[in-house]
Amino acid sequence: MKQSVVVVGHADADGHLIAEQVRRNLALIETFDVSTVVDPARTKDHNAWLHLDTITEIDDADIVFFVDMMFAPSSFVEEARALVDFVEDHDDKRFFLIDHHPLPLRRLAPAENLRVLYRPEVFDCAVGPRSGMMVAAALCEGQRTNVADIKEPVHDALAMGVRRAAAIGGPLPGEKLSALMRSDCWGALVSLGEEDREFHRLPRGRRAQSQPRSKVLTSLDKIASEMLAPVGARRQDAINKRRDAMAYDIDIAEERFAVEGGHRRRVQNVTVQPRDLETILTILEVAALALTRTPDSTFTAKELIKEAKKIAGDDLELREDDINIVLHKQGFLRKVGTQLQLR
Ligand SMILES: [Mn+2]
Repeated sequence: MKQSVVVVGHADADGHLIAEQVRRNLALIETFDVSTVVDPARTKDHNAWLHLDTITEIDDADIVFFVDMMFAPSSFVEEARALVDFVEDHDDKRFFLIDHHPLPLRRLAPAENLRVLYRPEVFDCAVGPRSGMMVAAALCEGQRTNVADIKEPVHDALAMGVRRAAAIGGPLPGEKLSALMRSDCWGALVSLGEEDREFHRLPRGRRAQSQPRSKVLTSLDKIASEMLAPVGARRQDAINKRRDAMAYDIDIAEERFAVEGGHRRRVQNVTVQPRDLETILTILEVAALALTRTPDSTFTAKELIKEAKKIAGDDLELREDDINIVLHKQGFLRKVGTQLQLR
């Protein structure tokens, strides 16, 4: 049976990217039916925790991931209480929260069906394989030095493009920008980042309504509207435009990075990396998170496999060998004696 999974992300630049990376990684799992909610109105001012009932997409979900949602330094007590109350009211669902902003871990701990993960490095703020999307997310969030070893000029341009696209007051934040990312419109977003600054003055990250719309922004708006239109209403000229925007696409989402001997590097020829390995990596990371009640929780390889099957279904083929691959390749697990721990 399919499980309905919803990824709820903050509607700023890095939030859009993180939500999309997590969405596509979870979508590798066959038994998951994954959608995203990235909505500037409902996550405004990091206020969503106090109004979680407005995210009605959660009603039909079995599993919910909150990403990049942040707790405000001045109101985290109230916000943590609201989240704990909410998840306890929905005890038929499982909740996961991943953030690069500090989390009120102790206050969230009482919730039985909530697991939280604090990953201060934006590049790591996801489950499953990280692509160039996460490099751009780190750049959007000002973590330039953290990704200096793997960053290319195209990531800078993409980060700038996503920042411009996500700016409140413009036509794209939320559903439209999410749709563009889902369809791999990276080339067009890079072009947006390379456009003349005069079209993209964003005081405090906002776009003035009076500002003239640039060529690329106008075209992205058309393409996104078309993608979101009901099938019958789609127009051929917009479909052609969309094809143009995709023509120069860069494989941002296909980039992979590996850690070897303490050094991170771009993996060449990722096509040789089989998809099922990435599926296994993703589900094991989710399972490890599920077994992590507190940051120092440990578990055995058997427990990890059992949990992974519980989440993704018994048909999932997993062996203890797979866990060794994870230990050597991905680095989200570490050994503590004979036990395992989430990094
Ligand atoms: Mn953010």
